[in-house]
Amino acid sequence: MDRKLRFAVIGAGMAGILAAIKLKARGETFTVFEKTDRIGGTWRENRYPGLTCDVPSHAYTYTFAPYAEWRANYATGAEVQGYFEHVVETYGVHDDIRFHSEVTGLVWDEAQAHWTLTLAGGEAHVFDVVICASGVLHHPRLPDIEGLDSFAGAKFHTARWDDSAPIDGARVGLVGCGSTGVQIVTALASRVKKLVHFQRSPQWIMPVQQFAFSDEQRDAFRADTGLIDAIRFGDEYLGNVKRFTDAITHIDGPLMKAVEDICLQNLENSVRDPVLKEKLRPDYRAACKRLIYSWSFYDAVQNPAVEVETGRIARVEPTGVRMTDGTFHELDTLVLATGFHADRFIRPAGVTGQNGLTLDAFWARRPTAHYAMTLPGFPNFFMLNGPTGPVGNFSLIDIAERQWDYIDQLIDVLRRGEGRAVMPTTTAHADYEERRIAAAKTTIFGSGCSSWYLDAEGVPASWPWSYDTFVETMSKPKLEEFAIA
Ligand code: NA7
Repeated sequence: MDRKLRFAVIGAGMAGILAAIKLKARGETFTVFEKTDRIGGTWRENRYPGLTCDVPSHAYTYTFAPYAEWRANYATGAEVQGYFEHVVETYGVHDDIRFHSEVTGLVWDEAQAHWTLTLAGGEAHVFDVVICASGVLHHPRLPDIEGLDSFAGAKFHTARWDDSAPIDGARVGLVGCGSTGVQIVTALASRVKKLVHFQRSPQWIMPVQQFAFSDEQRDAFRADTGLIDAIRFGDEYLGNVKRFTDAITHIDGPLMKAVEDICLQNLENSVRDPVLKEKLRPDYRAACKRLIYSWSFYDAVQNPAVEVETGRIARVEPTGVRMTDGTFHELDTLVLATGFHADRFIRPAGVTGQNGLTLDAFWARRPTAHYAMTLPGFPNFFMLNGPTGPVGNFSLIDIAERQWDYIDQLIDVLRRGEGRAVMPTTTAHADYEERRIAAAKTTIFGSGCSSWYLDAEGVPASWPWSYDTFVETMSKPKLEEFAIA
């Protein structure tokens, strides 16, 4: 282990912070480049009312950094942001982060076996290894609705929440019924004069328990982190991860049937008005879209201030939204919970690997990476939560940590001086993609609905095998799948 490497980490969100802590622990030389003025990534960007992490709080932590301070089973976005700030301070990586430093270009130099990284403004630096931790749900997707720009009231995407917009006692329109839209309904229903929820597609809702942790419980967690471990590594959570992953990969099996039954019963038992019940009944299988976990949506949506609009939007006009049947909803504020461009990743930064190969060209058909982390033609370039990464509905922290363990073993090859550059072979990656695509099409995500999991050809871009297979695969890279030069 004698080669001293220079590392660039791109992004100071959950995965970039993880990389920084791990690199610091190994005494490595690294810089984290963060384009904004704060850490937190998606948790910094999203501040909408009702923002909640849909992974139980104690399970949404780094394994090495349990946290006794969670207020409730499901944490608010602000609390999650606070957790990451706490971790950055505790592990002393704040000063390793360069803020206001947007990476705009990366170019591989084959002769020197290094990357030249360029920042907005033109400053350039050289690194042996690049860790790309730039996030997934990061580029807001605005709907293609006629007249959107003509709206005279407040109008914004959920990831750009406008605190000055009229909400309390106002007439608010909310387009979108993903996790974001659903959470916003739960927060706004009791505040607005009227909330029109434009639901192009309703969602299945998995009921979950929300409960507060008491001061006594937090004291106990502080005194004995084994109590925290019992929650995050215990069967209730981890068993659920495995069962759910089995369900979505065996879509005609009993576990999927159980998921469907629970969601159906939730709808049947929670929604009183038969007309509203039918409006809220999806016409696709549960978990085909990313399943929504909520303890409060059905209550909130039955608030008399909420109107569920399932018609098609014809256009936006200066004072509201016109439906194709002529109905007009007069609005003060229009909130766009219309999701993200999930296929962008580090782009629009330009990445150029071997022989002038650009990331745009390599990803012309679909974003792809070998087991979601490495790319043929892009040596010493490692992605955390890269394309095809998400496993089930669960914690991306767990995924990133396991990916890190895999990546770190590849970096060891460079540390040991066995090569100056490592990347997967084209053949190994093509074999992975062929197997992944075939398996992905048989998962619940490929069962016939639209969602941000699907790539441009309708193939789910997620881990298509079991959780145990994921753990096993991440435990050790197969070096024979890599070109080491
Ligand atoms: P999602 O899950 O991508 O949801 C976007 C929603 O916006 C979805 O209900 C879409 O309906 C709707 N949408 C998009 N465009 C339109 C137009 N033009 N008209 C009407 N409705 C539209 O984004 P979220 O932010 O909720 O969640 C993303 C992830 O963030 C979530 O899964 C968590 O992992 C965190 P559609 O279903 O396409 O009919």
